[in-house]
Amino acid sequence: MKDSVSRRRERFVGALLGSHVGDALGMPLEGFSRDRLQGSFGRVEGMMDSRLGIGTYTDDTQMMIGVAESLIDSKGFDGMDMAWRFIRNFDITRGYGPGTVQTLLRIRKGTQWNEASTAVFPKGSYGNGSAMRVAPVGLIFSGETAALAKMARETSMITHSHPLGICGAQLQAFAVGTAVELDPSIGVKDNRDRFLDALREFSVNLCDPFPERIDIIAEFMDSEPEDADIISKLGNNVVSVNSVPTAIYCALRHLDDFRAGVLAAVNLGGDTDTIGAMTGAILGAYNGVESIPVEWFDKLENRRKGRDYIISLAEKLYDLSGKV
Ligand code: R7I
Ligand code: MG
Ligand code: MG
Repeated sequence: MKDSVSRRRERFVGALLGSHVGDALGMPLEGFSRDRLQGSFGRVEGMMDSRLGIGTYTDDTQMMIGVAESLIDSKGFDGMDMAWRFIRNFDITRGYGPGTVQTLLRIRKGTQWNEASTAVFPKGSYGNGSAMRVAPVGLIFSGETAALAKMARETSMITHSHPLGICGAQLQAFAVGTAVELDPSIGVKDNRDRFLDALREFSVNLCDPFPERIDIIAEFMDSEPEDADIISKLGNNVVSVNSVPTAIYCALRHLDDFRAGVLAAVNLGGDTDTIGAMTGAILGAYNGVESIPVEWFDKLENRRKGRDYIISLAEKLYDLSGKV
C-alpha cells in the first residue's frame, strides 16, 4: 500500500491532469446542445479529434497553468504576476471568452490587474473563466477554508470580478480542496455524504443562487435525473452559476469513477470543455492520477507546457502546500 505522502502527490497530479483530460474530451463538442451532440455522435465515450488535434487543451487548462505557475514562483498570490502569466501564455486559437480577452488586453496596455476586469461587463464578468482555472488554489489551500476562499476570490478578481464569478471560483476551489482531503478508503457512499455536508456549510457564505444549487445537487443524489433535468435545473452554459454546480454534481454522482464522471459531464453538451475540466479536476483530486484511463493519458498533448509540464506543476504545488 502506498504511503499517504506519495498518494497525496498523485492526487495533486490527478487534479491538474484531470482538468486537462476533461478539457480535451469536451473541446471538440463545445457549444453543441445535448441533442445535437447525441444526434451527431451518439453517446461520446472517448477522445475525439478536432480543430486543435486530439488531446489538446483549451483556454481552461492554459489559464490553470498560469495560476499554478504564478502561485509556485511567487510562493503565494501576486495579482500582477498572475495576470502577466495569463498574458504570456495566451494563445487565441485555444478559444478564450471575449471578456477575458479584453481584460487581458487592458492589463497588457498598463491597467492595474485589479482594475481591468470591467473592460466588457461593468460589474465584472460572471462567466466561468475564473472557476475553470482555479484547481491549484483548491489544492494548496485544502483544509484551510478561509484562506482558500480568499485566494479564490483574488485570482478571480483579475478577470471575473462579478460576485457570481467570484463565488463560482470559490465553490470550484472548495470542491477540489474537499476532494483531495477525503479519504477514499472510507467508501464512496459516506464520502458523498461528507462532501455534500461540506458543500452545504461552505455555500452558506456564497451569493444566491449558489446555496440552492447545492440543495438541487443533494436532491439529485437521491434520484436518477435525466440529462434534460440536470440541464434545466443546474445548467450547462458558460455562466459560472450554470456550470460549476453541474460539474460538482457529475463528480459527486460518479465519485469513485473518473471515466464515468467526465463522460457524464461532456455528454450534457453546452460548455463541454469547461464542465469536463472542472469535473475532471474534482475527480482527479479524489481518485488520483492512476484513475485516468491510460488511453486518455497517452493522448494528452505533450508539447511545450503539455502533459509532463502539467505533472511537474502539480508536484511543485504539492511541495508548496502548507507553506503559504
Ligand atoms: O468566463 P470567460 O473567460 O469564458 C470562459 C468560457 C469557457 O467556456 C471557455 O472554455 C471558453 O470557451 O470561454 O469569458 P467571459 O467573456 O468573461 O464570460 C463568458 C460569457 O458569459 C460572456 O461572453 C457572456 O456571454 C457571459 N457573461 C455576461 N453576460 C452579460 N453580463 C459574463 N458576464 C456577463 C455579464 O455581466
Ligand atoms: Mg475552453
Ligand atoms: Mg468552455
